Amino acid sequence: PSPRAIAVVKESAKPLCLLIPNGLETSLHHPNESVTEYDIKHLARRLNIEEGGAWQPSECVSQHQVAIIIPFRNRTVQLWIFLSYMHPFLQKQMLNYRIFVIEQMKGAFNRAKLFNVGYAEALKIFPYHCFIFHDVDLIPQKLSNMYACTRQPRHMSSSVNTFRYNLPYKELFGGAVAILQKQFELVNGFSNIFYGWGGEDDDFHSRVINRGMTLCRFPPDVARYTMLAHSKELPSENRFMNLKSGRDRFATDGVNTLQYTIMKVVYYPLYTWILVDL
Ligand code: NGS
Repeated sequence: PSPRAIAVVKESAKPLCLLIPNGLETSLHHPNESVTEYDIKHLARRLNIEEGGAWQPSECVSQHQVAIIIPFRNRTVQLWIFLSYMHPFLQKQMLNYRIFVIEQMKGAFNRAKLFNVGYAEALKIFPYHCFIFHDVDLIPQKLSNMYACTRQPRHMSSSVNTFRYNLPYKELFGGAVAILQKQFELVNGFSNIFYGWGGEDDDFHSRVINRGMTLCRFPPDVARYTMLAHSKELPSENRFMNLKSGRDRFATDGVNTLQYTIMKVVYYPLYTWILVDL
């Protein structure tokens, strides 16, 4: 258990929840792909979700304090599908969690920098010890795929339907990853300079390896995901160049040099929304 969980147990007289709850082998329903705004509003009340999309078990103290960071732009329908599927999923895993949606206001999409912003802003709200950096289009198919941190950083989405459930290359560290807060700090987070599609996840992989960590992956049968359909992005032209010079910037480009302007923060029923100008 995290030091935080132990402290809370002492204060509250509640027992610790199991590290991995029983009954996670049950099969899951397919995500509902026709979620409406109405469904979203009612879900929050039915599932007792706190404003801002946070929840924790009432009968025990969760051993996992997890911030789930979703970079976002223009994919509202996918976000609804994701949220309505994920909240019940995360609750069954007995996590203490909050979903953050970090939306970029303008300019070319910078997935990695949005993750850094999510990290910094989440820590202002709660001392999360585990971070999950997650694309909005990925839907986990197995409840046994715990949304928690392993000792080594974990590539969670290693078995995706669009890759016929195969890992395309062994360094792939994109889609959904889980990493301890102290490890994220140690690697200086993501690079801030990858605008447009591609490469930022490969750079993050190098940062993790460079600091002597190894990747954890669950068996393909557990790490199974469905990707929601969308058109393919045009890859950025700078990605290989930025990747090649990446090592020189590990210490000087990351959470320690992060600059951004928060435009709006709203605690919506199912998520904390942060609109940011990068
Ligand atoms: C690599 C990209 C990664 C990307 C991966 C999978 O080529 O950022 O493909 O992409 N690296 C570079 O472009 C340098 S996917 O097939 O999921 O669209 O994550």
